[in-house]
Amino acid sequence: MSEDLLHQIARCVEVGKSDAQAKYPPAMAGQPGVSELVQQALDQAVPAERILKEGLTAGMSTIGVKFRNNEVFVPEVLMAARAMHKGMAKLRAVFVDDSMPSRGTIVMGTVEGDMHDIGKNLVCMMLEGAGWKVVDLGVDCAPQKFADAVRQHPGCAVGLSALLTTTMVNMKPTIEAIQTAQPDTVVLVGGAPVTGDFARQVGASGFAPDPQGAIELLEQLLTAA
Ligand code: B12
Repeated sequence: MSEDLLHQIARCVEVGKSDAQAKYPPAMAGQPGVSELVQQALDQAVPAERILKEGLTAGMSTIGVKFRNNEVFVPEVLMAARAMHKGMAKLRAVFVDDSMPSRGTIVMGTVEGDMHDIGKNLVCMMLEGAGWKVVDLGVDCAPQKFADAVRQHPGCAVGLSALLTTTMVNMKPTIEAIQTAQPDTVVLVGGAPVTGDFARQVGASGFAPDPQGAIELLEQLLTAA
């Protein structure tokens, strides 16, 4: 039963069906979309982690493979991203408890030239769920934007995201600008093409492959400091 619902969520992400009101894709007009199906799964007590992994992320992976194989193009992927955001907004209420005492502040952003934000938003949501105050700078953030933000939030950590091999190189100048503005800032890097070796090369404090890794690494780095 829940498998079927999770499969439907994945399918709706893949085809970009956000909610029942959405006119796209025309063949699914009037049918429930990601928003309603995620709510239905939550109402049926399907764990939010499963909805995220087997529903939302599974759908995004399918469209990712099709994108790589030139079976779909940017507009379709954008619709899928929009549907994914709708689902994440529903899950936020489960993952994030606004009454928790704050563990600290982390400034998050996607580096200059890069418009990908789904992974970064997931990391933001899970960090908030773990008690961090997240200052989200958005996408395509120049080094100066991060430098200004760390000045505004003394003692904060920073998380940089990049999804393109052509933009991950912008992490180095960004980290340099951050360390000039606030020396010894803990800077995490992540995103599909980023590795631990690359993190060391660009002078980051550490790399994590996923949100849970980011939470654990922050704990480690801040305990060690
Ligand atoms: C969605 C998507 C888009 C959407 C983005 C919409 C949005 N709002 O984000 C749109 C359509 C805009 C897009 C555009 C482009 N894209 Co694109 N896109 C993707 C796609 C299909 C999915 C990315 C995604 O969201 N994954 C799901 C999330 C959950 O995973 P994630 O981002 O990796 O994040 C996880 C981890 O990496 C980590 N993480 C992420 N950030 C951080 C940060 C920190 C601090 C930490 C600790 C962890 C962490 O945690 C996350 C959760 O587990 C990928 C293919 C793929 N399979 O990855 C291509 C892909 C990234 N895109 C690609 C390309 C080439 C492009 C374009 C250049 C295409 C074009 N010709 O225009 C443009 C570039 C636009 C730009 N300037 O940025 C290539 C990149 C190739 C490369 N190696 O450089 C990919 C790999 C597709 C491919 N195989 O060709 N894209």
